[in-house]
Amino acid sequence: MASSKKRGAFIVLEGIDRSGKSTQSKKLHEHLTAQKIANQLIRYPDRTTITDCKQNKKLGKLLNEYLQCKQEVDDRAIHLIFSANRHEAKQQLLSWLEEGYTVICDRYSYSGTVYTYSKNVIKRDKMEKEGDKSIKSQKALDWEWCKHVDQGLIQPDVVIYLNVKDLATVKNRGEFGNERYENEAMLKQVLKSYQTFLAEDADKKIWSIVDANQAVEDVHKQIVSITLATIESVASKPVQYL
Ligand code: DGP
Ligand code: NA
Ligand code: NA
Repeated sequence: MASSKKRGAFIVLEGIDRSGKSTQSKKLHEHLTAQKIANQLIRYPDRTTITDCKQNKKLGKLLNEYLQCKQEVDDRAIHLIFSANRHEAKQQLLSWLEEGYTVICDRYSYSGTVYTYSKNVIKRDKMEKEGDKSIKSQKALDWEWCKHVDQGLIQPDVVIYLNVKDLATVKNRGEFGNERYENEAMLKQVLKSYQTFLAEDADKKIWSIVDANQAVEDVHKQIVSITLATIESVASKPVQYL
């Protein structure tokens, strides 16, 4: 007889820096835990395993140093490493879902494509203005290439997009930090690129847009309701892949 065990849902939160993903992921985790709904909270890049080489998760340290501008890495190489950081944890993620844990994930492959691609758009614009001939070397970092390397990863059951309408909102949440991508030009391009993803994925119906300008508690309530509906609807459906 087939197992009647219900699988967990894979819930991804996406959005630009300061859209509230980390706060909301944590609140959702606390809420589900209080409701005795088995769940795990994870994030990408996974920087928490930076000293843990035993579990074959050595990549977080490099990603962390790259984001903090302590290391320079070739654009293609770092994109592949961000992606590898997700692939290396795939088996663990699958086991959790099959064991019935709902997994809340702060950023996923969408950040991968959107951030690398945006960085490249800005770089190419600059090269073009300066008449830099090596611009051809940037060409292969196009949208499809960026997306392609994440194929085979587990597909989220829902991607909750914390929609920031304009950068003024997030700027009011304090000064930008010192990390690599925390500047206005980049985040503007990132916002645009998320819109591209939303449009491309329209037929998959996995994106759920939440207005990130609302009060924290209102955003939270909406996320809880999306999550509970998703848990209910995927319980007896198989896991899907990107
Ligand atoms: P935080 O979510 O605050 O830990 O910041 C992570 C930063 O890294 C943020 O600026 C987005 C960026 N990022 C996340 N995943 C990827 C990825 O796969 N590729 C690239 N290029 N950047 C990523
Ligand atoms: Na950040
Ligand atoms: Na965050």
